[in-house]
Amino acid sequence: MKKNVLKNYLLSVKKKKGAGYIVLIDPDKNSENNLEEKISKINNSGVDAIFVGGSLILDNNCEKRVELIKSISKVPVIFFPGGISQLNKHYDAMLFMSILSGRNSHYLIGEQVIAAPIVKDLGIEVIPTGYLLVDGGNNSSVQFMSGSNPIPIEKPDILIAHALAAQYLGKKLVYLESGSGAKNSIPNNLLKAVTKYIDVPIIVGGGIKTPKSANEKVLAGASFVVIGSILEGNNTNIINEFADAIHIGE
Ligand code: 1GP
Repeated sequence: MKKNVLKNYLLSVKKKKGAGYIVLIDPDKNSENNLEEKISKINNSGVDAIFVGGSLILDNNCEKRVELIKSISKVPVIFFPGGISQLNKHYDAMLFMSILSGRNSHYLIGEQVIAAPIVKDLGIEVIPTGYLLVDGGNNSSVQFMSGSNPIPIEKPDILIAHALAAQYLGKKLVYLESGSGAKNSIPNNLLKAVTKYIDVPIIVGGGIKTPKSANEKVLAGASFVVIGSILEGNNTNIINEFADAIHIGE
């Protein structure tokens, strides 16, 4: 198994550019044609890495699509697991995640136990990640599919305690997730409160719809910003505007 190659790459991006820009591709929402066009744009738009994953895949073509993404992409392709059925050999690395904000043991440890021997056999680099679901103002797919309640945004103490627990459990990244397509992204003051408490780099995603909002997340302490839904469909013209907003160190 490769050790820390992608983790070190992400950390070096953060150091050099101020924060990293990650585009999430949901393999269920992109046809093969769509993907070719989208990845070529990503290659020329200052994106630092691609996350691939989704809560549900409605066909059997996930592996084929990941292979296609990997064959065209000039940036690393990292598995952002929606479930073990999306695991295959084409990723450069994976977030080995646990939904620490939930109390459903299957997503705390069950999926991970099923995945671990396959991950070892495939030789994929793992980046241990604590995943915290925060209320985004609407019902998210991840909330429903994982049976995990999101942390209320008016309870910063609960979020801070979870983030600290993730750090003490040895997670190398903490993902603050408002859910794909969230009505509201994580409030900047809440993010700022969490970043004061932990040293582990924070990934923020869910409901970030404008470059301005992405910039605010970085100023509030996010090390990596994930942009997904807003770039689905014909919206790819703003891919590079997010890069300028997120790379505050350049
Ligand atoms: C979802 O955080 C990601 O897991 C991205 O969210 O699709 O709302 O950009 P959006």
